[in-house]
Amino acid sequence: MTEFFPGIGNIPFEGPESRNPLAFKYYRADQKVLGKTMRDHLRFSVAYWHAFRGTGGDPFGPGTIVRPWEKGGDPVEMAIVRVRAAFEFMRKLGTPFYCFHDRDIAPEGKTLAESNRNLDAVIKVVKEQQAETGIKLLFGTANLFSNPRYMNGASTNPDAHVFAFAAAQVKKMMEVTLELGGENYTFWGGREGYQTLLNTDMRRELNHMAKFLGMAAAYKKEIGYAGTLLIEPKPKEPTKHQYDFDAATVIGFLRQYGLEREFKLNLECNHGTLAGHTFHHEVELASRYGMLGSVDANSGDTMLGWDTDQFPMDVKEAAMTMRVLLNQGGLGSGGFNFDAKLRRESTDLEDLFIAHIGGMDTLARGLLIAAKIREEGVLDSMLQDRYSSWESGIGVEIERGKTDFKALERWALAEGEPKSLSGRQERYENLLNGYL
Ligand code: XLS
Ligand code: CA
Ligand code: CA
Repeated sequence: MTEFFPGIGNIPFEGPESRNPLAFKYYRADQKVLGKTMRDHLRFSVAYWHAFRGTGGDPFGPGTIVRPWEKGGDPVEMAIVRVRAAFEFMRKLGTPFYCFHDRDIAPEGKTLAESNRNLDAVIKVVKEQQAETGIKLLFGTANLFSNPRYMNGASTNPDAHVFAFAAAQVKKMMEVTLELGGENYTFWGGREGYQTLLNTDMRRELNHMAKFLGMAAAYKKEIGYAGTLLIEPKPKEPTKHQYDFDAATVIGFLRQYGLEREFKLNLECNHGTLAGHTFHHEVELASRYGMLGSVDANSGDTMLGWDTDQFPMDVKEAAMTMRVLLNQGGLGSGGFNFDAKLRRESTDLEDLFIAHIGGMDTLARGLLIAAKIREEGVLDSMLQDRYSSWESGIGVEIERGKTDFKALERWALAEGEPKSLSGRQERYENLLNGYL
């Protein structure tokens, strides 16, 4: 059996004092945090498209990352070799999940039928590898954005032919996801958006997108797929305005079309920040509406206005996100998928391990911090206290809908001016910093 990562064994846990780049400092899969192992809290996943198809290419130059197993030749055979390399990597890293698009795991053929055959041939090996390693599919997804046929969108394409083609591609990929026991199926609206409203019938396109998603929900039932359907928001790139702008927009869209019970959200950190939000804003909003399904864990660069898909390294942001996760009682069938790529300059094979180790440690550290905050309860009781006026008297009457404007006017006239209540932001911030 070929070894693709010779010299690198299973990544051990060595603790925060370790300076070994190929060891975990915080992530210890079996360690229990609030009664659950880190493995089960975090459900880490590797993104096939970055980890095994990323080459470091950018608009100014070609790829710089060359893997020793990428020898060319028959594209299906090459895809199968790559699958073996990926499973060795994930087994050694210790991630329980992975994700892929149809077109990054198997090559697209000249016709849809040939593409489907290619996919079937590769999936056969993927299935064997899953059984051998116990590594599972977090989500399957279809690439509806790379092929030029999708340049004007897939389900929002002005051409119905393209809509039908995209539907056929998603149908197949949903079947593959079912066959592999994938726990979720993700829709990221690749080119579902517009470059100019001059050539765009926006409402019609949105109606079409809803039709498409409705058909997917119906097909899920038809084939008996029990996983969760996820939508991944992003505000821009590749189109100037993506329809799935952010969590709030997608929730509103789903409700408009009566689809809110069929889908949850897969939130990506870098997409949240591109939309002008912190990531924890996005997860908090989705979670409080019962719509948080899964996370694409990465980060952007505050100095850059595009999707840099870097590994998550911000411990404070991780802690804020993990607070939401703990409040929600876990991600259910979701997980933390490293939709993150190596920098173009990070060309060593071991960089792939080191990058994932860093991301896993950052999120594990965030989890430990969030658990400590929760256990001590100081922050939560400060928050509770801030809203205490809603626990009795007029607050309860308002929340229960037992009052109206006339009654509130009488009450305000009798009670006079409210007292000034400090927001105490600095106190909250100092408290959080104390846990880091
Ligand atoms: C692109 C998206 C994409 C989705 C899956 O920006 O992050 O990779 O996660 O199609
Ligand atoms: Ca993503
Ligand atoms: Ca991204």
